Amino acid sequence: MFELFERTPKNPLITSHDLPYHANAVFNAGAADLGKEVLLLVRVETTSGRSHLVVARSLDGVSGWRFDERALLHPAQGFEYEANGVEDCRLTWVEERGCWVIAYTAYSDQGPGVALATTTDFRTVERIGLVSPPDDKNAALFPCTFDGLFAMLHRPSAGGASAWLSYSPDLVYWGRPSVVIPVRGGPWWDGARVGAGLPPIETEEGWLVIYHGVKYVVGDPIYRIGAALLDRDEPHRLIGRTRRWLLSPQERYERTGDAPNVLFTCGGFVRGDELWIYYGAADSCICLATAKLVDVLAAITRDNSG
Ligand code: BMA
Repeated sequence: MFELFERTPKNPLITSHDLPYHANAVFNAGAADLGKEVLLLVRVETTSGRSHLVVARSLDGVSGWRFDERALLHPAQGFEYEANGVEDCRLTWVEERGCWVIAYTAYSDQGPGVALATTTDFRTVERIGLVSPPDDKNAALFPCTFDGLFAMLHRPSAGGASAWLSYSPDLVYWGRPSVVIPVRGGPWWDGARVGAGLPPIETEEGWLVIYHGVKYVVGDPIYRIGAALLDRDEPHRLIGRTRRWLLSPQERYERTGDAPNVLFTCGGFVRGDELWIYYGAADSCICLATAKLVDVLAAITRDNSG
């Protein structure tokens, strides 16, 4: 099947066997291109069923992953609302704060909510804390402010599981929520659920959002990856989105695993003229796919013209 994104032949890049300790699965990693190396903040699900986030580094972003010995964010650190684990982070470099902001899912006894933390070195973190109550997840922060306000995509589960955008003057208090990428309903590949993937990428044409869309087939979800474009100055305005998905579960390691038929991306960046996306496959391993950035933008434009 032709799809815009191409898998690296080294997939799956990381499995639980690559960890220096025993765990059930690795998946859904945030990514940072640090120039000399690529850093992933990997979700590790232990055999308790709960997840923590641990740093892995690679010189080429593909091979030779080295894991830190201790988790950066872990439920045992005792933070309120993280008792059931920390999941699915997105990493955004915020120039005006001089730090990385980690947006992640804090899984409390009340359900999953959105939490933020900051770091400069990926060795220590400062928690901002819970910024949106359950059920809310898939938070991805924009790298800059808009008329002095930070902007963040997130996905409250109520009312149809669409992607929303909220603004904040300080990363702590969030408001002015609005739906930006609605679920398309019916038989569409993104008919049942959508959620932002990596943090939005600024382009001449607007903010590129790589997102996951979910369709249920005989009761079971299929998670696929598509793209949308948001207005450059008012990112709560949707310019367009792809009618077709750009990457879907095809390979054995995507079709089978703890959650079959799931591609879930949280991390990626632009390198040269390529868009790299790291994605969790079947909630069991971590993979990489790339596409030409111009091709992704052209796919959105084509699908929204006329
Ligand atoms: C979503 C998230 C992801 C997971 C996906 C598929 O709701 O919880 O962490 O990869 O479901 O199981």
